[in-house]
Amino acid sequence: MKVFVDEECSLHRPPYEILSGKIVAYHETPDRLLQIRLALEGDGVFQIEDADRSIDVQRHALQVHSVDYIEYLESAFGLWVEEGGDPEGSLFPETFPNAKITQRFATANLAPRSLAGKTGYYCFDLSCPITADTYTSVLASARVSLSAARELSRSGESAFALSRPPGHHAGTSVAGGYCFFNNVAIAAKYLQQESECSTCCGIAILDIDYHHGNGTQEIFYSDSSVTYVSLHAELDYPYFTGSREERGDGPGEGFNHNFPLPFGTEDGAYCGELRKGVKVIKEFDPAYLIVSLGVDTFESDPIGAFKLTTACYAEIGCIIRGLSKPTLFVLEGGYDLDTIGKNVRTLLEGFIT
Ligand code: SP5
Ligand code: ZN
Repeated sequence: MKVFVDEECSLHRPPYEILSGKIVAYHETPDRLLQIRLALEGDGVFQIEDADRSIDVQRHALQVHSVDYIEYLESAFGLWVEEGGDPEGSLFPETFPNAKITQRFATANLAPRSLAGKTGYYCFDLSCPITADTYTSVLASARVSLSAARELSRSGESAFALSRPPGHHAGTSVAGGYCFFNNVAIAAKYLQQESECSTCCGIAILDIDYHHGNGTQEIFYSDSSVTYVSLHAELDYPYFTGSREERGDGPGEGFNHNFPLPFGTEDGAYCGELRKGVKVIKEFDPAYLIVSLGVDTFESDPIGAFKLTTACYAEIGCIIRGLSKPTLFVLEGGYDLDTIGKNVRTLLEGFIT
C-alpha cells in the first residue's frame, strides 16, 4: 500500500493548548507522524511517497471551506504580529460567539472586523493555536490527502494519507480539536469531481477516531451523495454533536449515522458496533470509502477513554476490508506515541491481508 507524506506537515508545532483550565503540552505533535512512519517503513509492505507539491490545495479546499475562513487562516498570524503579537508565539481566541449572546442581533452572523473577534469566530476551542508555521502545515496536510485520493482515483489502489494536522473537527468555517482543514472532506469532493459522474459518485466516510467528527458531519449533513458513519465516545469532546438523533437534513436525511459508545468500551463491543456501521455503508454501496483513522480509541491513549487493544485494530482492518471498496485512509487522532505506530500498522495490515 502507498503511504503519502509531506515533510511540511511537521512544521506546525504549537507548544501548548489549554484543557480543563490548564496549560498542557500540545498533544498533536510531529512525533506522531515520525512514530507511524518508523513502524511502516523498512520491510517493503508499505511504499512511502511524497505528496505532489504542484497540487493547487487552496482551490480544492474552497470546495469545502468558505473563502473568508481560508483567507483568515492564511493571514491571521501575520496580522497578529503586525498588531504586536509575538512572532514566536501562538494566536489563541479570547472570546467565542456563543449563540446565546449573538443570535438575536442583526450583525451577529457577520464575521467581526477585529482580528481578536475573528480568532474566536473561526474557532471553537483552545486546542487550535495559530503559529508562524501553522498554515504551511495545514496546506501540506490537505495536499497529502489529495495526493492519496488521486492515487485511489487513478489506480483504484487503496492508499494511506499520513498527514497532520488532522481534519475531522474542522467545519465549513471553523477550526477546533487540532483541525483546521477537513482533509477527508476535501478528498471526498476531489474524488467526486474526478469521477465521470460526479452527482452519482457516492462516497462513504467511516470515522473511527475516538471523538465525533463534528466538522465532517456538518459539511455533508444535507448531502445525500456522501454518507457519514461515526463511532465515538458518547459523553466526551466535542460534547455538542454526535447523538443518534442526528441523521441528516433535507436531501441528506438518513445519510448521517452516529454510533455513540460508552466510556470503557472494549474490543468485542466496539467491533459489534463497527459491523453495524459497515452494514449501513454496504447498503449505501459507495464508489469509494474514506476512513477517518484515529487510534485514540486505544486503552492507553492520554485523552481517550476506550479500552481497545492492539489485536482489535487487526480486526477493524479486516472488517473494513470486508466492504471490498477502494479505500482511502486518512490519519486523524491518536496520542500515545509509544503505541501509535504499531496500532496504525496493525490496522492497515488487517486491511490488506
Ligand atoms: C483529532 C482529534 O482527535 N482531536 C481531539 C481533540 C480533543 N480535545 C479535547 C480533549 C479533552 C481531553 N479531556 C481530558 C481527559 C484527560 N483524562
Ligand atoms: Zn480524536
